Amino acid sequence: MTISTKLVTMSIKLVTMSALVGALTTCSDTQFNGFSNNPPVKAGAKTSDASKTVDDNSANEPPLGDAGGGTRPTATCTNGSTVQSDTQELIFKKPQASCQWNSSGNSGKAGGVMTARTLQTVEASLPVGAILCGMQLKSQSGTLRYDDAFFFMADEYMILNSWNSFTHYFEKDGSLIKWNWDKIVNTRYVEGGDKPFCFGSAKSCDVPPTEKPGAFDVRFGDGDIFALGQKIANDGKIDFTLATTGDDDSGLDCMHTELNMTVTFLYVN
Ligand SMILES: [Ca+2]
Ligand SMILES: [Ca+2]
Repeated sequence: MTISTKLVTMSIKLVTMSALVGALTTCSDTQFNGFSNNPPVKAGAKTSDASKTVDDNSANEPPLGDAGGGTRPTATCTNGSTVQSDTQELIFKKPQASCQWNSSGNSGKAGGVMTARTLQTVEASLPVGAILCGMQLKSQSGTLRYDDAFFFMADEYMILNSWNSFTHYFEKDGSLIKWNWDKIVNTRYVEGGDKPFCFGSAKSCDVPPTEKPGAFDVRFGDGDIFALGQKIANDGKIDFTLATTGDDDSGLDCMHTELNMTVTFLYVN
């Protein structure tokens, strides 16, 4: 190879690399600046049923692995596909009663022990086979109170919680974390001083502390949301589940004020 051929080859490589960097930059901008502060919301908010305590360890999802059956599109968020945005309203009503102790996998009251949870699920929709590029969860009201702690799941994967010190109890599936009540029930804890947890390299993780008014705004992007999307977006729906937990306070625990939030999906199809 002559020197001039080498130079040509090198400059082609440089052009290719800068094009790639440009594409990636565009993708990031699309992913994270694509979230508008007040996105349009589709009519017909999805609402949780009355609070219920159900078996949250049963798998509704297909088995882990290549759940797409080899039919998934190969396009990604970085290949120039048009990234679409869809915002849906999710309403988790105030539970009608506090914890149901000694029922459905909950244990009996014990102070400072994770004994019970109430589960509420609201379904969001996404086109079958959509590839998730970003996701934002934002509460609409300025105040949110919950007692004692909460965990928030997309299908069976925990993506948020208010007490990060509990995160390590759960099994991991690559970078994803599998929700499983059995892993934390009867765990002793000291209240106060804990921090919220947001899955992956969340671009923002504003979660209000327990029993204090506040709103949350969480944005997920990059490879983590892509990995999550591969697990949860193959069937055209995503079940968002809010688990609110308690220890021993009747009338207070497993409760929260109405959580009126939006989820914004950024995806390619
Ligand atoms: Ca799903
Ligand atoms: Ca409590």
